[in-house]
Amino acid sequence: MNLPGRATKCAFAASALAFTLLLGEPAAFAQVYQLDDGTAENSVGLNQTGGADLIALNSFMTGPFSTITSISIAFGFPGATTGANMNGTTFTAVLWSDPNGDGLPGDAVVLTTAMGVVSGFGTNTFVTVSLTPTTVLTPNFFVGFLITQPNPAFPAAFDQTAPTFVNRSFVAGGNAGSGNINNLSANGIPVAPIESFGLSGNWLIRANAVPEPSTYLLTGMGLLGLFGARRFLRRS
Ligand SMILES: [Ca+2]
Ligand SMILES: [Ca+2]
Repeated sequence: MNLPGRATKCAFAASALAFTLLLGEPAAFAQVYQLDDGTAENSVGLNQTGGADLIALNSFMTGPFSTITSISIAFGFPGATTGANMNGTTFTAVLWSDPNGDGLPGDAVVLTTAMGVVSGFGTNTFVTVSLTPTTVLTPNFFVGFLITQPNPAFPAAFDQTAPTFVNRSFVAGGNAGSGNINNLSANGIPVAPIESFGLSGNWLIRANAVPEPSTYLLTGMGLLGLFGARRFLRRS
């Protein structure tokens, strides 16, 4: 089994880690953990007769926004000239903790999962799957998906625009139906960084987060303090 890939061209500037403030909403703050720039230059699948289970995941350092509320994933890429269109295929979105805190998922423990359905295949369109909001308590965490793919198919959208981030995007898998999200090292293809397959880039897999509940109040009070200070300055 190997990981085929097809290169194409792109000239987009990359933004490593977006930080988005959503003001005026009941959940006033949100952060997007992402490695990609929003466009895939390639996509990756497993070349296995009879189809395969593909697991793809990104590694992130846990910030103050540590409660993960949803996972956003894009599938395929616009320049594909071969492979199945997988619109309508169900997948499992997964949030894992990293017990030993090294950012590597060999020891990843599933925190929560949710089912999704692929849409917008090959259009850089993100499918967002809501999770039961789950607070990450380890210094790193992983988000990704398990999908059963036909052959040939290249479901995992792959951003290859510089800068790319080494040892942040991982792959695992095996025969169709065999994918093991609970022990990523126990797969036919044990979990490994994508670089170990000769590819450089990062998955279009993102985590959407809000502050952990106990810090949320403190953050809100800080914002009130800022507004108060501005009012005070206007009066003086
Ligand atoms: Ca790109
Ligand atoms: Ca680890």
